Amino acid sequence: MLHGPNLNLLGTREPEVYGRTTLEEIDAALVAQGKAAGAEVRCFQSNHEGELVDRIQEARSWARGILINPGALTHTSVALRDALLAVDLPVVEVHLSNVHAREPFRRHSSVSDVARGVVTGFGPLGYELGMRALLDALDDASGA
Ligand code: CA2
Repeated sequence: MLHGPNLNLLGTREPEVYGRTTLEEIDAALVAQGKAAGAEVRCFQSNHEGELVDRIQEARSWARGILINPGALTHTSVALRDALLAVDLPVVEVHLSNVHAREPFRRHSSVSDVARGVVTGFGPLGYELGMRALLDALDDASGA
């Protein structure tokens, strides 16, 4: 699970847009969801694009899929897109808010077309749905 810039502020600022759930709570729920499905979930947040690129590259050595909320980098980052393409793992993109119901610049994502799918607008539930979709995709790939 990769979280982009400013998502460390979840639950502490702008609750009317992003809700009251903290990043720690989201991560704990994902770890528990993964564990129940027999998967190890590692979570990482950074405000720095290059650190996220590093983690995506590292994922190739141990992970089977990537759940990502790139934050504002969603709309700008060719580097994240290139890294996700290069790592060749299934990717699910998640957004807390409905990016299509906000400012026009949020409608473009540089990540969506390299993702298996996108969950947007369901708050913290979106992470659970995204993880479920990723786990299903992995089950299908392994023939389980
Ligand atoms: O809705 C989402 O999940 C976003 O990825 C959040 C990004 C935004 O730039 C995207 O367009 C949509 C912003 C994350 C900022 O997170 C904050 C959390 C709490 C308080 C302030 C910012």
